[in-house]
Amino acid sequence: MMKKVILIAVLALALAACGGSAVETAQITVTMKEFAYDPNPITVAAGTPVEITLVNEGAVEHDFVIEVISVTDVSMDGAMEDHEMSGDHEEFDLHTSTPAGESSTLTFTPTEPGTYQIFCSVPGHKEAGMVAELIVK
Ligand SMILES: [Cu+2]
Repeated sequence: MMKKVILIAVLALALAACGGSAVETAQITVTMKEFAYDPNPITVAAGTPVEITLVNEGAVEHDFVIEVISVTDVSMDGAMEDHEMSGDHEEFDLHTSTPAGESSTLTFTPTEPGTYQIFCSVPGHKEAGMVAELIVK
């Protein structure tokens, strides 16, 4: 019981140390086409919610995958039905798909600083060089 109280106090201090009462969501627009993401790398801050708007300016469907990343508060508003993928997609921590000419939104809060690989899981795209980096500071 005491441990829990201390943990809450520590969390409160950690939140206060981040400065500001309200945590603002960082808004980032990422363009996808054959076969690249722009910008690359994408830089975000640990503990800050991020809303990525994925705009597909290509001629075919693209998606956005990070296989392993520590995140909370994930929400994905992509068209995941009829989505053609390679590999074991159930294992991806972040994944949203965007049809050609459309856009979708991916919201999450990264919790661990590091560099994470982003790739497109549409068959052949990663091999064609459709990769990028997410840097969490
Ligand atoms: Cu692609």
